[in-house]
Amino acid sequence: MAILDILEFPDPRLRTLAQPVKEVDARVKKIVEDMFETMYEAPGIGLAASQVNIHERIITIDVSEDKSEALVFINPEITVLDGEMETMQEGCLSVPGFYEDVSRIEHCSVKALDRNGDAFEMECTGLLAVCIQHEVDHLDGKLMVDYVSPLKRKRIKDKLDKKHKLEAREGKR
Ligand code: GNR
Ligand code: NI
Repeated sequence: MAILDILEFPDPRLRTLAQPVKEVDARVKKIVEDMFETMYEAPGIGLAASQVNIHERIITIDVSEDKSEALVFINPEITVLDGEMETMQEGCLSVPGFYEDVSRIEHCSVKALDRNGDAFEMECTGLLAVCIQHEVDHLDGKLMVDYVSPLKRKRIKDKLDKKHKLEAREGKR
């Protein structure tokens, strides 16, 4: 297993449209294992392959308290979106240090392949519904910051640009 580097906003690679996985083979299983290790270490409740510069439609999620419910969504399709809009403060490993209000549909149903390549469908509510929509956004090149005002987005960009410059000077990135 390996811990992968997480791309940070405003890295343009985060805007890449991820391509469908053709076959859930050993290569894809290795990506899934590395994504879990990276996600748990971060720590985060979800990770999209786009965030680790792999532009394929692969998501790992674990919203459980004790980190015991590892979920894999390969080629996810959100099939039903209904219910009320709900606003939650979201964080993102690709936008470190910022927590912003995002409104999303409170209930959805997701069709995907699991880590063995078997199709399944899952009803999602609460934090899981928020997280899956956040991760599918990543696969489509969309970020949490796209839901905030242009002024706020600019402030976030400037602060992260500064952080990345400091890190470059210290040889971290
Ligand atoms: O760790 C994460 N927490 C989180 C909190 C509220 C809404 C969404 C998330 S996802 C985020 C990890 C991440 O960046 N996934 O893409
Ligand atoms: Ni994110």
